[in-house]
Amino acid sequence: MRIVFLGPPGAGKGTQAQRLMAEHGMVQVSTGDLLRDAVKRGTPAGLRAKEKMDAGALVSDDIVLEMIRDRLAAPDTRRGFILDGFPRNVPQAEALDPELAAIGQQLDAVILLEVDLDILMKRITGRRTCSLTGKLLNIHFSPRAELEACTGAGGTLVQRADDNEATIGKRLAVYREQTEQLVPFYEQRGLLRRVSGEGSMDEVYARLLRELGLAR
Ligand code: B4P
Repeated sequence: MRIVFLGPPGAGKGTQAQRLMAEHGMVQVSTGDLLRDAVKRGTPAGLRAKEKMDAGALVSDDIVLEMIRDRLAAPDTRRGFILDGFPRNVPQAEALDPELAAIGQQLDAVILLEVDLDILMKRITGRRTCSLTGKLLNIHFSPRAELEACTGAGGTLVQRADDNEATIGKRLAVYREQTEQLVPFYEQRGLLRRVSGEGSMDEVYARLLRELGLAR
């Protein structure tokens, strides 16, 4: 199955993609994670991306497309993948088609995770990543046991540089101005499926499984 996860920052794209990967063997391709990794390693692309990411802006299409091209060339994506956070504007969506054609693949569905603005703010400001496992957590919503499993094992709960209130406003504006244009783009192609991203992580996951025909 080849899927795109679309939705505003904090909608839960990464959270749900990680779980689909763990429980259904789907490969998560997150441009946000690929970019953060490039920043961490100090690659030329990472150095160019950092400023944009910290400001809540989109990183330039050429950098993101090169990362996607390299990632989709890896053998583990042959059985399918979830594109998490890509494409994020119409030029990226248009560039995706020839990339997929080159590897003989096409999209099966585009999942739009819909979440109210007030909820998004709380999710983003509370988001943390465990320094040991990379697991996505939230100081407001994750069970205490999951947070303590990380800190108890000597890990720290790391907050992303762009998860502060000033930057979040900018990221939401970028979503409305650029990424939301992908809703009619994929609707016209008959690929768009709307899934409510509100409620608990388990509730959202159950809705997704039903929508993808994976519910047992
Ligand atoms: P991303 O890494 O894609 O991050 P995101 O959109 O902010 O978050 P996501 O929707 O995945 O939310 P999550 O599951 O973490 O992008 C970061 C930056 O990278 C961008 O701003 C941009 O600069 C750059 N970038 C990335 N892709 C690009 C592209 N294609 N082109 C150009 N630039 C690009 O969930 C958020 C929090 O909520 C977590 O703490 C989670 O635990 C919690 N949560 C999730 N679901 C919940 C639920 N149901 N209930 C309660 N809490 C929940």
